[in-house]
Amino acid sequence: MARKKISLIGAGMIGGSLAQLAAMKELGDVVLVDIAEGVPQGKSLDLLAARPVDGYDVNITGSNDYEATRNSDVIIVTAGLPRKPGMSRDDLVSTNTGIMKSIAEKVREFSPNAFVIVITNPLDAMVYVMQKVTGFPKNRVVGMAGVLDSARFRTFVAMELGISVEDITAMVLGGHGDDMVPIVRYCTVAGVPVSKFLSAEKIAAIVKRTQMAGGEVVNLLKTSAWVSPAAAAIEMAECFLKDKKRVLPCAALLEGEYGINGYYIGVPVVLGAGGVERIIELELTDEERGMLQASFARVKELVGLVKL
Ligand code: TXD
Repeated sequence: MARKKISLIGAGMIGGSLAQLAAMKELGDVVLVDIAEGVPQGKSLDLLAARPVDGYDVNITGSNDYEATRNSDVIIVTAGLPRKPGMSRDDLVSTNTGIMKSIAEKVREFSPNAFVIVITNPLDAMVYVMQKVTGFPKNRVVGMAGVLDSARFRTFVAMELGISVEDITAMVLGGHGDDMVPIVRYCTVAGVPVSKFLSAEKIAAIVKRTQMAGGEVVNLLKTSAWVSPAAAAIEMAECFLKDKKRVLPCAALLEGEYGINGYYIGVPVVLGAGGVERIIELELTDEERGMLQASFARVKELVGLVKL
């Protein structure tokens, strides 16, 4: 059986990490595409030479031409401008909308049956642009943010408790912004509510740090994080390629769920060979519902800036 094909549109910091992870996990042949001459080609050459060391056999190619992406099974989009200190995710809207539109047209032309994972910020608006411009069914276009935000939440809880990250589960809903909604009630340590381990004050501090974690990295690194976003997107791609039917927080197109219609926002979904196979509607408290609506209001404002 021919290997699957994973095309990465944007061969920058996250793109390079995506390529390395996809290759090491032998998820399929990897294609890197970028507008920067030489970058996808050079990164692919570098990645190819790592294969003998760690023993994995997939083809890795780099190109400035979308022909190389033809008939991809999975497309992961990071093309765009990352944040710089002092920049908000909103500042990126107009620039990255233009980039997203041009890419969406190529995706539709070269890989009409692909499962598309968007990473580019502002995420909730960019994944919306991707779905609208490709015209793909909503189950085949998804945004990566909640898996990263939940991983950050799990990381801070694990660090606080000195417990394995594997035993911390968490669910972060809403937009990929400072008003994201970590659902504390559903955060558990080996199935036991986190409130049995940490005080309300400590949990609140961890929630705040999770919401600001992207900016914390940007202020230190002077650009966005790239290792953890790549890991999160590859987990999503793996669910599709292996039909794992995992329940993960992803930016999905809601059509009435959670009282939201016609927008992408982070909710728990079942990810499998059908892409976003199901949206899971959690029972939320009035406070949680209010936080989700506040986060949605910001997403709606962002999408309002998009000119298709
Ligand atoms: O959780 C999340 N979704 C966020 C997303 C987490 C972290 C970073 N987030 C966003 O991902 C970030 O704000 C950016 O919008 C993207 C990509 O971040 P990255 O750090 O990878 O940015 P780079 O290193 O600048 O890479 C972007 C590449 C760069 O090589 C450009 O030349 C290329 O995108 N680029 C293009 N490639 C193809 N086609 C077009 N039109 C294009 N324009 C730029």
